[in-house]
Amino acid sequence: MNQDIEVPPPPTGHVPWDKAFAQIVLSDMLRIRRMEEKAAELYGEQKIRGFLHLYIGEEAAATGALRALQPEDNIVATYREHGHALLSGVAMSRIMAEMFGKQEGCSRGRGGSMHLFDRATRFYGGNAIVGGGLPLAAGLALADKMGKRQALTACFFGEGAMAEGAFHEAMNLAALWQLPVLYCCENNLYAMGTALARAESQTDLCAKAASYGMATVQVDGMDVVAVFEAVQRAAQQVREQGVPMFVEIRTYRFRAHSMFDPELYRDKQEVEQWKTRGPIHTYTARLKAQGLLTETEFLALDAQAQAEVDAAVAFADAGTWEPIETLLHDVTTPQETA
Ligand SMILES: Cc1ncc(C[n+]2csc(CCOP(=O)(O)OP(=O)(O)O)c2C)c(N)n1
Ligand SMILES: [Mg+2]
Repeated sequence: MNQDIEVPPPPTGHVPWDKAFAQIVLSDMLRIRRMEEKAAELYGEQKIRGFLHLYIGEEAAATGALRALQPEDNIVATYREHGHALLSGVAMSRIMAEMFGKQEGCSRGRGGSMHLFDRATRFYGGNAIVGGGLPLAAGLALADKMGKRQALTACFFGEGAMAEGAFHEAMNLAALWQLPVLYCCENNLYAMGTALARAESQTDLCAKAASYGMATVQVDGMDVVAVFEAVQRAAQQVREQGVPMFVEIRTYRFRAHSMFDPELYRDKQEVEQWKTRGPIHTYTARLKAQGLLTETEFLALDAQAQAEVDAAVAFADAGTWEPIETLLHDVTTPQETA
């Protein structure tokens, strides 16, 4: 157990949205949660294989952030990216098919869970290398700046990435070249089994980003309203001033790091305490208290999410494997004939 971690009280407070938007946000979080619960089940059945990193517990981070961005913005994420892909507009059926390794998947079945990708929705991965997405995001933002395209690039990564060389290089260039990037650190306190203080000399993540001359903000990542508002303000600053910004989204994962993690580094009690801050049930309670949601409406949204999951699984199941003959396409350069 990491004794230094104090668990804040559950998020409460006014939800400043109309009923329709408030419920869309809830539905987003439910869609991610139900999709991933099913993915965990399918992993047990070996329908999904390889690596699988679940985002369960962290849904308010991607939901609040992505709802505050625009469709023309680029998104870069990590291997814990199913939710980011879904809310960027990649169809759940194509995400599920990708996890199954079927060629109907968004990366044609070649990437799997960690490498979701969809250029059409500007979802640029799905990066398995810790810190790998940060320079890519700087590159996308540089391209937009040079091409005078009005958009920003939002880059999601874990706090573990902040001990990587790629973090420093990307932050330096983004600040030096004044690139329109929103660096969103999802600080879930652990990088695999390593607590933040065991791996990083400076645990104040905003201070680290600020050392590059970048404006920063920290937000409670279990509170979808707070994340939305913080990211909306930060995104506005990036757009208006054409500068990068850093947002630390403090969150927590309820499940293991991946499907192969016995979780020996944290106490069950700590996880249970964080679950009282769960982004879905706390937000649901707030909506009900404000008269923005009834139990019947909640059940309908949940059933809708479940139906979407069922359809996605049926699509993935009915999908096809890439034939052996084409497996090397796009891997090696076709041999030129003399
Ligand atoms: C460069 C690199 N080093 C090590 C790994 C192995 N690895 C995979 S996930 C992970 C932890 C990353 O933690 P964090 O960035 O906090 O993200 P989280 O998993 O908590 O979302 C590590 C070390 C890797 N994928 N890439
Ligand atoms: Mg982490």
